[in-house]
Amino acid sequence: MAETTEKKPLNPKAEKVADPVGASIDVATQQMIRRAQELGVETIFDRAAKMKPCNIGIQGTCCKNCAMGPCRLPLPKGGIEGEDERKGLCGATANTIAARNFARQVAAGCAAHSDHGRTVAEVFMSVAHKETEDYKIKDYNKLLAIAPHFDVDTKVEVDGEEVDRDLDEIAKEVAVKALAEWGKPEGELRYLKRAPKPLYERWKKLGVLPRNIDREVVDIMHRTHMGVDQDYKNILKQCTRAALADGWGGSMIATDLQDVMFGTPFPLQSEANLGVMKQDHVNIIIHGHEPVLSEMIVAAAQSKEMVEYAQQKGAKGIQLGGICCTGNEILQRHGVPPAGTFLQQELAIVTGACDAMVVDVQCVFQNLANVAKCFHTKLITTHPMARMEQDNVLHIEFDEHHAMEDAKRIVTMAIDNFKNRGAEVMIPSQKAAQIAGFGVESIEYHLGGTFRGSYYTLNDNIINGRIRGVAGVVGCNNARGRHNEAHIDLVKELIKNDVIVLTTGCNGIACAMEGLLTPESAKVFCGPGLAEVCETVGIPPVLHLGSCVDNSRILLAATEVVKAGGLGNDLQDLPAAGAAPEWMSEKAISIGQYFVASGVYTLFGVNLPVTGAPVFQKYLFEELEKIYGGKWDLAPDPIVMARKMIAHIDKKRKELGIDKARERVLMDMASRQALEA
Ligand code: BF8
Repeated sequence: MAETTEKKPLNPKAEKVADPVGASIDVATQQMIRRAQELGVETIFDRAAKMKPCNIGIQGTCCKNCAMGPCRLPLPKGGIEGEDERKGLCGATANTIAARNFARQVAAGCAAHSDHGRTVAEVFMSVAHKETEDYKIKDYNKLLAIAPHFDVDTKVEVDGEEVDRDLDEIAKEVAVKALAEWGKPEGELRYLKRAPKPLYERWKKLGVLPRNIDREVVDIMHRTHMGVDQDYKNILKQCTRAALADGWGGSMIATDLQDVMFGTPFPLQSEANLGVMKQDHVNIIIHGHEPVLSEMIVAAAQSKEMVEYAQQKGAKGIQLGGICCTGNEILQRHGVPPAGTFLQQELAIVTGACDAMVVDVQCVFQNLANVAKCFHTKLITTHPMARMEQDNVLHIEFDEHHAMEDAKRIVTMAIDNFKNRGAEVMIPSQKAAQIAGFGVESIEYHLGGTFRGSYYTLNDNIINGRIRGVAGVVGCNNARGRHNEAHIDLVKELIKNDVIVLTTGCNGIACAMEGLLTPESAKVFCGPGLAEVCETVGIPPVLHLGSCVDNSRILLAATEVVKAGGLGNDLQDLPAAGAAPEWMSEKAISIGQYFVASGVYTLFGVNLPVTGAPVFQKYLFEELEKIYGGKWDLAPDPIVMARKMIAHIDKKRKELGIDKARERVLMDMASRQALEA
């Protein structure tokens, strides 16, 4: 048995620990929180019970951008009457401070998504130059589909005739032009023109077209340095540029090049929750965000050589499980089941059956190392940018030039560790079936018309009112609320009201855990119109589009809806809304801002760090709509959030003149049902 750290049970009477049922709606999670407490292993749920958030930071009005502060400007009790006289030492107002903090969150979010995109683009460059054996181009159609957006010709003229251009040449040119998006000295990001024309023209007129991805992040860091931009509106304008560089830039390029190299997702069957781990298998949990290494781990774990080695060591096979978005990536393309959402990462180790956890970047708790210390789990960091100081953590740095070798080393290590499991193995039985792997292309396949515009069936059903509208529900878990509760309450309320949901990130995993990603759930949870569409087409009412960089798929799917006709000519015309009910990451702020700037009404749950600056908040919540067509909103209660989204959807239906169609179709459906009865 491995050497583990002895612990005493946490004592709820003596110290503040989480109430498992109050901490999560998910039974497997509750069991594992309890199990951790019995074993004396502290988790995020206990820490959240012990430590309250800072009351000033939560309002967005703590400035620590210079050494004269931190200057803290909370809203006085009872609000502000008359002039707002709060100032930092330099005179910065609450609005300036909140806007600067907000901007730095956008910068961090854009940087995280886009740097992920850069890694993908660099690997793609190696692939294009055939410098690696381990990665290949899997989807040439996707390469040909994106090439024109980079102004790369797919045809050449030979002897006066137009012929197909050499695919390797196309790949090389796409790689060069894609990588240039991070630092080109002039021009604007190429993918912006993929947006509906009126939207692109609006951005141009407003002067918010991103120049290159890195520059927009650097611009925010400069602008929010002490004593630079002191106008919250001007700061927010730069937030828009950087956020667009994320959604229509770094994230979109990440998604596209991943599809080119690893394959474009198509619907497939899988499962979700901690119950996907298997007692008699070697369990490897893959956690983080960048799929470049996890793709190799999947290939290694499925190789005959590794499976046989696992069997030699007494296991029946190798079970992979995902956490967070790297989990979503390998779910979408290989059907690898997610073992849980962001808040379940420690709990996967608490099962005692996690032989290795492999982490790359983003959303990884430092406390994983402390939890791993209490079990036999090998915790392996793989990214040069994300190491852990604890001495029980191994670092195996990923390099695309010997990726398979690295992956096999990791899988072998997990297999060798199988025999070291202790007596404390307890895997919850809960898991749910799911259909995942949707994308712009597969929505077209399932909801497109054979002869008409590509998204014809979807548009037709929105116009006739069977589908009331479309919601993008995305984002994290937040330990300040009950795990998954807001995600599930919101999504159920939306589909009950005939709103089809496109999901990504941890919301996708949460919905999968609740069985909402199955076609059968339509009958149980949907309103009559949406249920009818889902049953006819055979799709779930909640379509899982992948990881958080795949929010770019939502932007492009919405663009396809506009192109198919009948629902206006811009994203802001659509009966659609977006939400992140349990957000916590800076990436979510960047996503929120690019959705708003793309014309989407976007609601966040939990809180938003702008409430201490009412003027700036009003700008975000009201005035932005006049500029971009979209706006921010805050609704900690998921049912209130759903109502607001549905009210917005109905408003848009009315503006499009399709509100009456829905009443007619529902009436028809009711009379038909009465006849059938
Ligand atoms: O990038 S949803 S908790 S995993 S940040 Fe993190 Fe949030 Fe999950 Fe996906 Ni996105």
